[in-house]
Amino acid sequence: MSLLIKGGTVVTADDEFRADVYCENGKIVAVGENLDVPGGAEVVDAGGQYVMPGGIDPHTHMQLPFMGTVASEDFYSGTAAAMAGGTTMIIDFVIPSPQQRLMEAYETWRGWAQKASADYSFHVAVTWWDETVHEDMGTLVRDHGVNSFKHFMAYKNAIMADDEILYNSFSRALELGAIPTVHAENGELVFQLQKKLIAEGITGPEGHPLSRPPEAEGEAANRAIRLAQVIGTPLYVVHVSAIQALEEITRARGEGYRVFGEVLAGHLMIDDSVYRHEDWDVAAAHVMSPPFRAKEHQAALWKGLQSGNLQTTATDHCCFCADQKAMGRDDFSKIPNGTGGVEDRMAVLWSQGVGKGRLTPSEFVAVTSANAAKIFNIYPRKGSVAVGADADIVVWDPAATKTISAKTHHQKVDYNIFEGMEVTGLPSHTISQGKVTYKEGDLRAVEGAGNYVNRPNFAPYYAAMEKRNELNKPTAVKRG
Ligand code: DUC
Ligand code: ZN
Ligand code: ZN
Repeated sequence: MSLLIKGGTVVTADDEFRADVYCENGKIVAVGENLDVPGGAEVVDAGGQYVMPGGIDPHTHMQLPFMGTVASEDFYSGTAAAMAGGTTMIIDFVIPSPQQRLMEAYETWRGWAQKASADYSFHVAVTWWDETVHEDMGTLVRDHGVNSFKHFMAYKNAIMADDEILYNSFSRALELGAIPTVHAENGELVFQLQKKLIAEGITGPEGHPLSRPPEAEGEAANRAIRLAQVIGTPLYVVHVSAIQALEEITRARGEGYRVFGEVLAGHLMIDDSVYRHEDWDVAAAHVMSPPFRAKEHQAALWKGLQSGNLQTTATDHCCFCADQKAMGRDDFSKIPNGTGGVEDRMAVLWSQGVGKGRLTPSEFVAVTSANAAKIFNIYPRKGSVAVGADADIVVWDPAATKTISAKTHHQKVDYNIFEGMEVTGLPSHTISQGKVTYKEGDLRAVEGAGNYVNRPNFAPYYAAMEKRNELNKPTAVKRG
């Protein structure tokens, strides 16, 4: 199976140059001008277009069982929709119930993901703690290619990780050469504010952002960062939505700590007025956590991305349809949290980033694929267009336009948070494992074609960190 992408401009996170790209058996085998390749290859004409690494969405939740229901998008439909938008890999989350063995949950999610049509990998959440969690983290890193562990600092009485769990899990992650990640919101504060607002009669979706103020995110981000700093581990903060959290990340990075920040396409574009929409269904469709914020936060998040203090973009793709959102009709705290976007992230980022002069094409590649690949240790296999890399590629037509709508999207959800947004810059072809899976409106995703991607741990780097920690080890004072 061979494919020649001819006459385009290759864009990587470092470079932009004219070249053909030749792929064989799922890998890129040659990159260069006017390549002379064996006959029989399928040819994609990329004239006037960019040839970039396929997008990596490092934060999705396909078919997640959550808040009494199950996310409507499954691993097949979700990865297919992703490819319709130029994204060729997702990193989803295994989320064990408290007391459930991590390995059992991991096997369950691996089973569900068998039908994925694009490549995928898993972060594993630590939602409770005992010796078996300690042991399973080791098994996951050593034998199953997991190098990142997620911690929800919110969702009290469900999956919330308290400081004791954070301490234990961050310490174990350091030992294993894995990176901890956090959903940063102060879960106790959110819980108390939800009760207070409901008691005051604020039961509609407008209560959702009021119960999750930006300060709750800033506090949790700071707490997680400082815990990580003392323990000596790097940290990745998912879906940074508030100035307060961005400032904590920026400060820690300025102090020399290895803290990474992710921003969602939705948080860059949508403000909190959606929760006051007169139509309950529209307001509820936007309920996700952290919530969309007041306008000044979007401006700050763009600057965070431009300055490099935020490195990755994601979607937190977690779809619930109107009948599911209706579970919270009388109580906003019961509206299943989640919104979609895996299909739209690349077009929104290109249109609003490159199109508005905020990002160069290379910076676009950095924030949509290369940086995630580097942080989660699969670079340059993913996130690059280079000999030896996986042939996960998007051919990007910078002149193509469309208006985003739930009526035409491929996502299995009845609402689109970017509804009505006009975008310029779209994939003409998406190539997964060297095969064209999307061509100018024709989605050719194949159920089960996606491969699980092992992500090796960070042994050499972490060894260096441990050495540094060793040097800083406290010593007892000898007396008398
Ligand atoms: N936030 C959401 O909106 N949905 C899934 C989990 C999360 O943290
Ligand atoms: Zn989250
Ligand atoms: Zn999430």
